[in-house]
Amino acid sequence: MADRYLVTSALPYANGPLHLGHLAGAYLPADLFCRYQRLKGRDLVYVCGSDEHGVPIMLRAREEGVDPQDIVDRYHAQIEASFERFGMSFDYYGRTTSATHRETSQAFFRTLYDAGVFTERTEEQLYDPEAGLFLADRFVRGTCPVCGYEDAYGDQCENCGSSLSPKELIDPRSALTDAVPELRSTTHWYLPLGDLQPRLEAWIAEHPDWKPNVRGQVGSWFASGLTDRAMTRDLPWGVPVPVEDAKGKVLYVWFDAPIGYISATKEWAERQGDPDAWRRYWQDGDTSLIHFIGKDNIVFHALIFPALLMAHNDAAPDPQWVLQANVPANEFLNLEGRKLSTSRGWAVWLHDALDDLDGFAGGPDLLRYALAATLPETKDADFAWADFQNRVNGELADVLGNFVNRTLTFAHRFADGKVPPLENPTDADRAVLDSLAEYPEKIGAAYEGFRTREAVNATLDLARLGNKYFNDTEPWKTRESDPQAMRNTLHVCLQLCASLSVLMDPILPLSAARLRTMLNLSNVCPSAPNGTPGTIGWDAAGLALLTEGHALGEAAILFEKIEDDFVEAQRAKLEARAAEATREGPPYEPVKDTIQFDDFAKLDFRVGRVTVAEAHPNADKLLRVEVDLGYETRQVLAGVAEHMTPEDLLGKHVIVVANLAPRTMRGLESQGMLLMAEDREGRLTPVLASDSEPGAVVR
Ligand code: B3M
Ligand code: ZN
Repeated sequence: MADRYLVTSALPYANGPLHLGHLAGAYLPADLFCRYQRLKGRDLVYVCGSDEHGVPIMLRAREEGVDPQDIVDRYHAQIEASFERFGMSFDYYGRTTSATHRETSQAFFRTLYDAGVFTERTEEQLYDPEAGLFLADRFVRGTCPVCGYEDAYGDQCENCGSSLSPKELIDPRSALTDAVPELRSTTHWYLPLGDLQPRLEAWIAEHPDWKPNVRGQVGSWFASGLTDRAMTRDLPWGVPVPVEDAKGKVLYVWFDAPIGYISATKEWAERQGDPDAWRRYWQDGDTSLIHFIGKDNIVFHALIFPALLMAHNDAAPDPQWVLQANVPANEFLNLEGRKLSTSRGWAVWLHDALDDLDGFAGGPDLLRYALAATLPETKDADFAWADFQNRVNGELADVLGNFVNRTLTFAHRFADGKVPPLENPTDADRAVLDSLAEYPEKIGAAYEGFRTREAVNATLDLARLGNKYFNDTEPWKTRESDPQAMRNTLHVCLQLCASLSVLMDPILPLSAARLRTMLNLSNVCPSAPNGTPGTIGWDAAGLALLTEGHALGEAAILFEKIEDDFVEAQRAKLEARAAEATREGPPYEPVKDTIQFDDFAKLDFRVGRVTVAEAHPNADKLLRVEVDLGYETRQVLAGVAEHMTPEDLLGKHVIVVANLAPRTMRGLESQGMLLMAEDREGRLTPVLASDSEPGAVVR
């Protein structure tokens, strides 16, 4: 690995507070990585910032009747403060509404524009005359030309799964104002990603070491073929497109946001009083550029941003931008066994959790540890408060805290509060010191391979080793039978504590500092910017750091145990918030016009058992299902593929509309319909029937 790093964490949207899901994706693993690298003595800059553009921020401002700037000012401040309390060690935290960012992203665009990289296209698009806005596909609703469903989106009908273009909708209306949209012609600039695909494929092939989830997703984008993407939008909020006659147009948020990493590095350099320093990190081939992200951002960081950098390197060859050395993306974090959802109130807000941990010994470190030990590195993971309690009590307190505490207490009581000499050590004493020597390398290799959980576990192993050695050598006995043996035990254990105070620092920065105070150990390199410089770094932690006779500081409790009521209170809070969100959620769909019994009686519902469920061969959004109706088997195509897997339906007793006229969808005939419940956010779940026999009439 290189000696110079530019590390980034995805820029959070400044339209809401941070929650634990954010931390587990792009932030905590990056912070551990950076703190480790700094202790390792590497030249590293770690940047992040608020992503302050994009449609949701604009819509939020409309809803609240304020300026988008007010929204981003509010959340930028809140997010930055929460990160700080959580112990994030950014070298710089910027924002994409800064002047530097506007200039940087405009210059980047202009270089590509002048070199003729973009394809210019003029097309008719739907425009909302009342809002004065062109409407993104999702903001047009209307009647589906395929199935007649009245509330289809501009890009897709959720009822029949057909993919649509907004212009095909019958009776289109604006989802913002209900106005009838007009067709207006508009010009946009597209990045010809399709043309760049062969180069991107060759480049990705040079990185067989990237995480399988990242390579897998990138591979499936290649398989379906990259298509050109518009890099501009007609919106009143964003970075203005730096081209004459582009009034009212802004850069696509995913064009400007990654450039935010560059802008933040420039602002960092400015603040260092060395305005050109950013170039070393972005324009010197020896730098490793590493993006920590969540899985929903893979395409932007592993394909689109690299493509933009490549195109810029062609357009203006000197100096060359570095390309990504790695894009370690994490999967998602679920919460108490359910998918995290901010709109449903199913989230733990960071600021809230930190408030609740305020005053606990260990504080934010308790949360850092529990999260770091359960990161969704290879697949989605679950955060539950009971697990948090187990990790804190059973690992932090009982293993790490206990080892430190028994060692220090013993040293104060029976060794005068000083590091006793090591004399005639036994094989067992030496074995522990030998194995200590391997830890920096072992833990470090896990960090370098982006296996954070393994690094956390290996760190705790050192404390486990210490506890075992303490138990095996029984200093409470040797204290009388063989005082030098007791002194040797304490000597070795104190060295382990000192090494731990360095090796645990990336995970538990506050507690590591407290432990160093207890050991009276100074001169350790800082793992965050602006610390007092030191000489003891990561590798030194494999050696004995304390000299004989060194006077120790006072012992204190490192980690406080979590009581059951804490867990109960957190769970209750979550449930209460979810209940409130349900009350306050989006409006319920209005009830349709009254019908007569005869109308109802025309519908023939039957219980059906799903015998086959699989993806439709030519439609992403459809599942092909076979249902046994007792008297016959039907093929039904259901537009539910985005909401459930075939396994969710297989073997289930569902309700089928058995007398619906058949119709062909993407080349296959659908002979009926499965009843689905659609919640207020448009999520579908199958309506399951009783165990009644297939073919039973439902009425
Ligand atoms: N603002 C965050 C997200 O998708 C998005 C990341 C930008 S990173 C350049 O949650
Ligand atoms: Zn439809």
